[in-house]
Amino acid sequence: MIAALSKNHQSTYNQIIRSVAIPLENFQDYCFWSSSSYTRNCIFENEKFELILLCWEKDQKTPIHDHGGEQCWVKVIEGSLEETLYKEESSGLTAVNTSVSLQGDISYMIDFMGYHTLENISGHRAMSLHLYAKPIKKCNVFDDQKQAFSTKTLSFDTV
Ligand code: CSS
Ligand code: FE2
Repeated sequence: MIAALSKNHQSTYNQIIRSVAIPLENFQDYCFWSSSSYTRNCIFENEKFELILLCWEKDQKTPIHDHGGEQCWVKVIEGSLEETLYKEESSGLTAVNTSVSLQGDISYMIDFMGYHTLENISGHRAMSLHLYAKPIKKCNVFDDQKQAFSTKTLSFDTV
């Protein structure tokens, strides 16, 4: 999959992530969980894309965020994730849709679709594979207390 993504154009990434099956044991080297937050574990990164394994403890959740102008594909490797989509309106953020992705399901996100959260609702640990094109170095994250977005620099928990 890394070879296919490296030699092809971004316009083919949707097809590539949908057609490649990766055995579960291939993720073993990238699995790290933390009780404080979901973890971001870099599998591969170049100037065109990054492939990251997110490891989620039960009930862990992202803040509401955008994707720094980049494309984002999420494939559930283990467990189930609930996605809530938000739109920005003059009155503030409104949740407009909720959907559940099960093992093997793929979802897509880009800034014009709005903001989202992902939450591990499987009742146990979960893993998801994230493809960002290009890599996301920064995104906007919603602070519930301040009721405002701020820029967050994204980092890896393992490299
Ligand atoms: N964008 C979040 C995960 S949800 S797509 C992150 O990379 O940490
Ligand atoms: Fe996201």
